[in-house]
Amino acid sequence: MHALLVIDIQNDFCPGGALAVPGGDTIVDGINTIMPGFNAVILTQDWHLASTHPGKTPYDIIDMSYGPQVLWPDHCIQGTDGAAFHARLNTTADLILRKGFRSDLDSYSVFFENDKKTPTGLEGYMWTRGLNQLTLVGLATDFCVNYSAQDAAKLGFEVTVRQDLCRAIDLNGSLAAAQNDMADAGVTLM
Ligand code: VGL
Repeated sequence: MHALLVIDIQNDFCPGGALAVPGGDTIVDGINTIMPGFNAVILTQDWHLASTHPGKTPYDIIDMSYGPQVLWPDHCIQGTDGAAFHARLNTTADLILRKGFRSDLDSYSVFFENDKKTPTGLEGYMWTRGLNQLTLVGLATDFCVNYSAQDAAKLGFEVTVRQDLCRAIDLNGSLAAAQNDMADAGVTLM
């Protein structure tokens, strides 16, 4: 059984948003178009609290208890318009999963928060529904899609990333690094 995992198609990751991904809104219609071909559609939302890092500048790298963390501009704050799905996204999904809602623990992967051990619960949902194949689309290729795809492959799912339906931030060569890491983890890049 094959699930489509639609990562973070939220206003803040689209042009005009707080952490806009170039062309982030251009993949929405293509994602809607492929939804009917899957046994399940799962949407995710970054769902943050306002940050509390006085004296720091966005894009600084700070040391957290779980390791280095890029200090992103505040984005996808719970309940704001920036955290809402892009208006054209078809949201008649099986599941909407929120992540990154703990203070001082950021989140890229839809399976684990950035400490790499706090689970979101998605793994159990997938296995208990018999969803062993996973196609990923969404934002951003080099962060949330990348970490989610690698975790999925490590957890034993059969994973494909539709790069034509993803867009990247590409911070300091992060896109090329992500493509290498995903391929090494056994992810099929399409
Ligand atoms: C993301 C940077 C910060 C993403 C989320 O969705 O890829 N990137 N938070």
